Amino acid sequence: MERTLILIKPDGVQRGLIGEVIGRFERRGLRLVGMKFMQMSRELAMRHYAAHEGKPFFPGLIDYITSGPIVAMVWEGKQAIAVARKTMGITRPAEAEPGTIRGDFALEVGRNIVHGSDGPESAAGEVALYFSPEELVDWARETDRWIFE
Ligand code: IDP
Ligand code: MG
Repeated sequence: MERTLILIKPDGVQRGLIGEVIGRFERRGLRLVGMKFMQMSRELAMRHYAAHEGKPFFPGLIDYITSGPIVAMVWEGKQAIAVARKTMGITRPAEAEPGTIRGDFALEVGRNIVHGSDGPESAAGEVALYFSPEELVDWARETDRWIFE
């Protein structure tokens, strides 16, 4: 099983899409193992997006991601990282497929609703940025045998 960090960004929260976004990951079959509603500090934002420091959009990205509350979640499943990114759609919403979160609800790259880890290393680092080990719940779901072979 793989774990991935998913954020509902401030635009997703402000637009009332928390339930919609959670529902899509839930219906896909991923298993929720951690969740919190929080305000991201600039310090956390800079750490989260450290890989983008120096890029022209970086200051705007930090302003955007700290502009209101977010929902931080950890979802688990086989190939959870890749599956979550498919469910989100590609980074630029204008090019994202309909049926994806970004393809259904967003138009601009700087307002693209969700974040998802992009690989096993970044996922482990990002999960640890937002959650302590005690905040993540190991549990078996009654429907797991209908979702996982
Ligand atoms: P990802 O969120 O799909 O992994 P990344 O390339 O890692 O995409 O970029 C991180 C975030 O930075 C994007 O989701 C988006 O919010 C923002 N971003 C990326 N490129 C641009 C840009 O060209 N203009 C404005 N914001 C951008
Ligand atoms: Mg990324």
